[in-house]
Amino acid sequence: MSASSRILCPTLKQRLMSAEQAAELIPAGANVGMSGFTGAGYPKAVPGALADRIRKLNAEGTPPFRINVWTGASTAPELDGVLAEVDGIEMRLPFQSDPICRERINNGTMDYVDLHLSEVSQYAWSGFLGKMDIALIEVAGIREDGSLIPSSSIGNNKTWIEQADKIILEVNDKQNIKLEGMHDIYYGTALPPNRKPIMLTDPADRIGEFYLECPADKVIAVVETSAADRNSPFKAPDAISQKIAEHILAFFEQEIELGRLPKELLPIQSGVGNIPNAVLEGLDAGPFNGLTAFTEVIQDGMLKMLKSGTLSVASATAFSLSPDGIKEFDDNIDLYRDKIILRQQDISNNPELARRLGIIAMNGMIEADIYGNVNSTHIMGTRMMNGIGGSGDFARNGYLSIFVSPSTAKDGAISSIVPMASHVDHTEHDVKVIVTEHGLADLRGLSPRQRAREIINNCADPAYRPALQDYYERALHSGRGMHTPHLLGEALSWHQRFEDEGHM
Ligand code: 0RQ
Repeated sequence: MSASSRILCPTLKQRLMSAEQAAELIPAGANVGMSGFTGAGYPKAVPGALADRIRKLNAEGTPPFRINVWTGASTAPELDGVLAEVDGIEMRLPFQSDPICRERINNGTMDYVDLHLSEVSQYAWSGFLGKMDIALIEVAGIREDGSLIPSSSIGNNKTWIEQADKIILEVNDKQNIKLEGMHDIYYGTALPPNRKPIMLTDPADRIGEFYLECPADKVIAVVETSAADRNSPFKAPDAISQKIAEHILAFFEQEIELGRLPKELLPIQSGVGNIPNAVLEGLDAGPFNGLTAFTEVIQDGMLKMLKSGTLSVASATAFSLSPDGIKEFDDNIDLYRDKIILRQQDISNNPELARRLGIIAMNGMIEADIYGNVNSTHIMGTRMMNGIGGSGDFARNGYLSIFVSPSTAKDGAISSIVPMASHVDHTEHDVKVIVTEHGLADLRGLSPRQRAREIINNCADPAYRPALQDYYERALHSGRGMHTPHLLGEALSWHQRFEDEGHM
């Protein structure tokens, strides 16, 4: 099926044009709301055409042409990469993981607003972000009545379409047309004081529509594309990820035994990457059955679990599959269709729902301190890695928040357990469990001093344990506050030492 045959609305078919023509319609300084979440469902042609236009303008020596880019989450080199390369992004929100963007953010040539993913639409509706000029949205098809079949992510698309003055659509025929019917777009949200309860009590519940409503009169361009999502390959779980997964699985079994978790667990949320994937593989190999997921991203591990029956349903806002995962999904889409529901991110990550459903949130961290404060975003307190993403939506509001990391980074030069976190995304109040390859610290119900002992003894690398112990003991005897003992002049000295000497 070609992209044109997926444009069934006669009015919108008349707005077909090339990516280059569509890119001409984006003015300098525009706030552009783009589709895309974790490398899925992002526009693939117009950002590149816009980058070419900016490159030419830059070569002609015209004043800098830059736009503000708002998305669902991270995208891909064809969007973030190309625009960052030509210095075309003034401000970026709410999450990115692109190396060129990262470099610009950290050298001060791009502003970055790092937001909880559930909260972005509320920011936009409330007007905190200014007016959205253009929504640039990838879809799998346009129906006769002008409504849209979403593609492999929904993210903030509903909000962008509602908020933008003008809309550009990319219709991508590489997106499986059988995605139709897997989405659930909820039109019941409102701003306070008009907000009503969201009537979802099970990850399998459907509360919305299959299609995105789209006012045809706002659509200024329709562009055909035929390109696959980013689909980065997964690394096979390494020994460290496997150890971390083992600790988590043993913990789940203990919690079931103690009657603190049902045998189907509670809906799981899992970040993306090596360690979360190893945990999913471990769950799949273990005695679990009929689990559910209420998460943001469906990765390869979740497809396997859906196929084997370990997982009965997965609710998310996007796919994030490897090339093998995409093939598996396309080949067996009929099997997955009824078990996957894609929602907009203000619902997939909704704090009200995370609390009601009692999510088990599992996310990666950069470092934790001895009292359980977690840094997920900043290297040495100043350099942005990716962003908080959805981790805060789930961690603060879920039933269990688990943070995972290898105990060291950069070949042992850095300890992931430090006296004081150099930046805090998840406070001690939001962090229930910390896991490294050495063990698991269950922090629930512990005072700061009890937490310090658990974290140092169970999670720190043995090479760093004596120094952490020494810091803690000296802080205990400092004669200062004994609730959370610190030596303030020394608390960040590990980070300073790394900056100065390349080793903590
Ligand atoms: O850098 O590749 O240059 O060596 O950080 O570290 O161990 O490969 O771990 O890829 O799982 O990422 C927290 C960043 C972990 C991620 C974070 C360096 C390390 C390496 C990556 P190199 P790993 P991961 C779902 C929920 C926030 C968003 C979130 C993340 C690189 O999980 O972005 O949870 N989380 N979203 O060397 C200095 C340390 C370090 C360190 C690791 N202590 N100091 N560098 N690194 N620890 C998704 C969404 O919300 C969309």
